[in-house]
Amino acid sequence: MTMIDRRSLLAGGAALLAAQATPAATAPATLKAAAAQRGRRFGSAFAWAPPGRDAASFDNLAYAALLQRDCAVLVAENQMKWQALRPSPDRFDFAQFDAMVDWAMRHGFAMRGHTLLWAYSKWFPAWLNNQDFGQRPATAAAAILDRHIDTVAKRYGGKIHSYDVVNEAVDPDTGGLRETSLSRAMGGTANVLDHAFRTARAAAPHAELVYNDYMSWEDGNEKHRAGVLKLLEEFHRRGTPVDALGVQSHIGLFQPTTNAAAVAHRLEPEWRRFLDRVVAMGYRLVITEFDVRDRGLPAAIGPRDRGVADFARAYLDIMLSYPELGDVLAWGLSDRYSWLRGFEPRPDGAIARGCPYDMDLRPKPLRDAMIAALAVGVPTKR
Ligand code: 9MR
Repeated sequence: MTMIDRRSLLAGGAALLAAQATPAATAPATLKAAAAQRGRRFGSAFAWAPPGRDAASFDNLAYAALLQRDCAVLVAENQMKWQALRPSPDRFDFAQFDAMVDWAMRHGFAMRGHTLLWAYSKWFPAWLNNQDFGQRPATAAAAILDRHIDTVAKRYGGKIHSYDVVNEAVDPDTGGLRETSLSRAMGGTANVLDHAFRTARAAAPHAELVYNDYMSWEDGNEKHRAGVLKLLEEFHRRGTPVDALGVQSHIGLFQPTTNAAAVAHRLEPEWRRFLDRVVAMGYRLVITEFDVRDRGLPAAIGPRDRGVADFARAYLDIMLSYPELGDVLAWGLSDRYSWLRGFEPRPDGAIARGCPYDMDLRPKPLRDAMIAALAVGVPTKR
């Protein structure tokens, strides 16, 4: 053995030993870095709020610092919805969403768009639910839908690389498609959805087009999952331009348990069967709205945070075993601003702890679990 060989061998061995001795030194420090190791973008929802408001907005310096530390991609939690952009049939109000996109672009983030059509009457603006589509309802309704999608997609162009074109069209109770004023006017929901995707493809040919829904892996979602599979099959058969399924991933432990890993283990096979069928049809996957609902876990912070982290880790390990999985987004980074606080208060009144940072914007075990899962996932395949 020559001197050179010996020296490089020794150096290599020393480096290996050092890496083994200090594994923490090689673990990525942020969610963004962990995802990037496997070719993915990690991100979060954020908000617009008036300056000075304690909110999940870019104007809140403490929250903006978290976004900048951990995120490569952002999505507006509410400000791109019809309810925000469309005060009336003849008006668009882009002020808040424009400000968000500008801030994101200035700070080097990618942006997802949520959502070009929330196909659910409950979340339509009132005027759209009550719209009189006149003598030729199919044409009039399609014109309103077209104008909306075309205007939004063309305004932002290459600034938005991925759209939730359609959100939550499947009724979880039946697995069938929800009806809306648009579907009644246009001869069925399938026509509305196809129309939305075709218009989006024409207006934003560069963008990833996503069907986004909350069918999840817990018990009770069987009809919802079956309905989403049926819809994806129909899109496939009709050649509707849908690139990916957005798996919202508001996962949760609803029944009392102290063993989150065991619950996850039980749910895994059925969930994999669902994902296998989605990717077998050629769709990619996006995690669009990740957080953890913790009402089944004990109130004590220690066991609760452990349970949330274990459940999330098991779930993310499954999702991240699919090379078809691209972007991974949380629905907010901090418990302080999470929708879960208002939507689903725990029976004991404790604040839900489903986000990677707590009420005081301190990182929690969930964040470590997410970093670990992202770092060891299979690389994404484009
Ligand atoms: O988190 C959002 C909340 O602030 C809004 O009031 C609500 C209605 O617009 O929407 C919430 O976000 C939902 C998302 O748009 C679609 N998937 C479910 C999300 C949580 O309800």
